[in-house]
Amino acid sequence: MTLIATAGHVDHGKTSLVEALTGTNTDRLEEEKRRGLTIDLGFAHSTGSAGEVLSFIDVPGHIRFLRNMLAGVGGIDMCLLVVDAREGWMPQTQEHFDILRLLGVQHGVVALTKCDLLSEAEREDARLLVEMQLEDTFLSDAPIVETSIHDESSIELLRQKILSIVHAPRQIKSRPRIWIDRVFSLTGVGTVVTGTLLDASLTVGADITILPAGHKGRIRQLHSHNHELETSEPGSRVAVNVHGISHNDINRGDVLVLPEQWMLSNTLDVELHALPYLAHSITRRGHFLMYIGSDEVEVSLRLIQAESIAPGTTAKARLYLQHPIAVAPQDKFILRETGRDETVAGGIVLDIDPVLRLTKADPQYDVQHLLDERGMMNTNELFLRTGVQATPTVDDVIFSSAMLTAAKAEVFHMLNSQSSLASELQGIDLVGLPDHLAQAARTFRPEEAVIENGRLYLPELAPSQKQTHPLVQEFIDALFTPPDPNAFDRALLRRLVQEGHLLNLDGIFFASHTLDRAHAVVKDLLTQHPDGITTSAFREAANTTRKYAVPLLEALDARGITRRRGDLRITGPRL
Ligand SMILES: Nc1nc2c(ncn2[C@@H]2O[C@H](COP(=O)(O)OP(=O)(O)OP(=O)(O)O)[C@@H](O)[C@H]2O)c(=O)[nH]1
Ligand SMILES: [Mg+2]
Repeated sequence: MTLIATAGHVDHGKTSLVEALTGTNTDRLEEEKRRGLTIDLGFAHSTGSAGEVLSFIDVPGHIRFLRNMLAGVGGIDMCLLVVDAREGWMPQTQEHFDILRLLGVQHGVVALTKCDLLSEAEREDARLLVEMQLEDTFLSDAPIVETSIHDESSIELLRQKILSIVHAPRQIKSRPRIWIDRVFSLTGVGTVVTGTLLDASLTVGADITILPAGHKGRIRQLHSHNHELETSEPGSRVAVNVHGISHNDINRGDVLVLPEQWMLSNTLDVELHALPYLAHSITRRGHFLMYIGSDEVEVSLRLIQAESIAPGTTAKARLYLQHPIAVAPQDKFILRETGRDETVAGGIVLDIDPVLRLTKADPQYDVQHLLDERGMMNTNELFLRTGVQATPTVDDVIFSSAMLTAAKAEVFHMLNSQSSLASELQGIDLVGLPDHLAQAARTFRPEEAVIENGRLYLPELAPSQKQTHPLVQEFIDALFTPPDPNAFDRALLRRLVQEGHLLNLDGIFFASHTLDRAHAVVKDLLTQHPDGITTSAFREAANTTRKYAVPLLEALDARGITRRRGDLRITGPRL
């Protein structure tokens, strides 16, 4: 399927040309028919003899409906630039052309329309003038076809030229999305949304969410050009029958995505390219509208390391959006200034919900740069921000190399200074460390430091490296019902605690690994009883008495593995 959007000044013949190519008149609104003017997007397609589908999005040319034009041109493969051979290149031809260029459209065909009304010499002049406009642009090599809706051979020639354009295959990404451009309800079917499926495929039965509102639903049916499908591929126009959401709760500009894959943000760091022939520079003053996907958002603008952007130049900026949106770095958009009613710049998203203050910001899109600015992220956060699935440094955390080096040095320093204090308990309890240090501690090589029973040791000081006292085995064997400590020498017990073999929980001694075992028992119980468990449930599962069950549970509370709620223990943040 090739997705083609029309472009061009009002009345230049876009809708007529799409009708000639497909047999469908897309001006379906009553007002459109009456005024002979396109107001909203039109959709039509034709299927060639070899099965090739040309899918057209017909846009309005009138400046008042530019918002609708912008909603239609995201994610297209090519454009059909329409120029009335009598009128030539007009202001909306230029604006549409700029928008397509700024959005990164690479291919197109130019139609010189209404050629039946001109002499051959006039047509030749018209062609020369258009060629001049296209020089050194993405359309400089595009075919220019002289057309008339009254001359079928010219329409066939145009179709052949469109088919001859080879566009690059779509880049497949990890997260599917549809910028919604139409929403309606069909009797007996329910809510239907339409748009261009981008980045990845979608399948019937999938749970979906509509952002930014967060409504949840399911895909009941998928249609593409009147065919019902099980799975739709990126780059196709789709109609999605959504179960579970009223059409009143969905608007153009919303995005249909899979749940838990996107982050909403109303602050974006971006790169802006100012149009070359603006009569003024772009500054923070003025009212701006951002057009991204099918959405229109009011934004305020702050430039990064610049006072203004001169026409034809590029600068970075921070945009504060009036409503949050779900976008990804590298998404392209258009910026218009409402006061002057003109398109001023194209942009590309670099960072979502940036962490650095405006005065310190230096946004760039690359995963390493995002990580360097943040120090560490968990893999899910990186995925929500970028769609990139990265390999974690440890557990589910990714460190920047600077942060990892610094954190390891800090932990190592703690280990060394602590091991010189012979009276202290040896090793460091990882639970007591801030998260980033605890995670960094897990990346030590065995010759640097080792973790045993939740504590970090210099290798030579690890309990396993020491001769175990026979008493320790007795505690290990007894597990949740340890021997009475009064039977043993106090000094010996204290030494075994210092060396990390035993734990002292309020005067009751357990073998060190007992807490890990208690953790496992509790986890198992909480899986069966997610609402919480009582002390006696734990006591029974651990086959011990209340005297031992209580200190073990309290130690688990202290480590964040469980939390108290009334008489119950519920899942804690570190279970
Ligand atoms: N003689 C002649 N008239 C044409 C041709 N193509 C379009 N027209 C006429 O030009 C007028 C405008 O055509 P549309 O197709 O509505 O133009 P448009 O570009 O879609 O206009 P907007 O959508 O409002 O921007 C209509 O009256 C058409 O009949 C052509 O090839 N020859
Ligand atoms: Mg039209």
